[in-house]
Amino acid sequence: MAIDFRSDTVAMPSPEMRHAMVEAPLGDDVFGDDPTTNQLLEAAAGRMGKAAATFVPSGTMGNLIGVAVNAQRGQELIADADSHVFYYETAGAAAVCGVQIRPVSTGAGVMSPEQVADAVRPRDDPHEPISAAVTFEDTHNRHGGIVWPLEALRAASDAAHREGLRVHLDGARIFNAAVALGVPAAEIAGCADTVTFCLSKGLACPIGSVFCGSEDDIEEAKRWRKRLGGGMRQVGVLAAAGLYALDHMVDRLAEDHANARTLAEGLAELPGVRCDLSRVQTNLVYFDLEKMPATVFNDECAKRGVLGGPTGPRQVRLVTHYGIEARDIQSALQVFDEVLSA
Ligand code: TLP
Repeated sequence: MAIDFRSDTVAMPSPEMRHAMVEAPLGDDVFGDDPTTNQLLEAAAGRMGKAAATFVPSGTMGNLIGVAVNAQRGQELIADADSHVFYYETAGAAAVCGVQIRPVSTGAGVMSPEQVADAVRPRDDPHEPISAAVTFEDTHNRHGGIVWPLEALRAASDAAHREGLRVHLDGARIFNAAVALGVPAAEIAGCADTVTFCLSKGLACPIGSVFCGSEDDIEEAKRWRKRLGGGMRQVGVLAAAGLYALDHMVDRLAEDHANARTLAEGLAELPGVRCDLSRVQTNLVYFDLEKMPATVFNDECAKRGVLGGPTGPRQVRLVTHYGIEARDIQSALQVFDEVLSA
């Protein structure tokens, strides 16, 4: 079996989670009849400190609904230039919602209150689009899986609200952030009007994300979900996995973080590797190779049973998750050493 660091999305449901899925009472969720989904949505909204929630098939759809609910066609959404929404969601905001993204280069993934305010368009100039909303990402994927300090998130969110913007949080990995900070996820989500979080990443569910917000936001979100073809029927099969995950898979994320740290520390010792350990705060490890293209490194490691993901010509990302054990970290480090010393 390969040691698969390509993403936490590859994590498999545990036997207990599969059992919960098989046993779940079901109904038609488009009618609002699925008891297991309703139970998940109540629990999820509670965990995020929001009034309501809706189940969506993916983080991408959750974020797209976040765009649609918070901005109108022809308006602008402010986002980090390295955010998932801007970088990896196939221009959905533009293509589907008619919303333009205004990318802001933050350098390190944390947008300052000044950067938020500076990105807002003057309201009285008819040449310019209306700035409707801003999105933040926590943990921040392309910035190393870093966690926003709560104060910084609150300050950026306050600045946005002062400017009359709505705030959407891409909390795909919000529970990694919460575990790293040692706070309830609601403390983080409290900075946003709407939040998407993923069940199918570190929480090891097979499918699914949850979009949370006010009752009005969720009414609008459900209309968008239907429009996008994301209204699902006996979705309790998936919601049961989510319920199991909220109860059993959150605290264990600390193990993934510890494994990521050991991995990063080991990598930093290897020849030709540059890894900024201060950026390894959760389950993502990014590093640069001085002597070898990332694709060559990746292919050589794959031949030896270790899978990772090149994220730039010389950059590699490794992700720890449920199913990767401390001993796998040691085996992987041996493979990396062999490949880099060859
Ligand atoms: N991220 C995936 C890839 O798309 C890059 C990964 O392997 O990390 N927000 C953030 C911050 C994400 O990292 C992702 C997935 C999403 C949203 C989208 O979630 P899905 O894959 O469920 O659409």
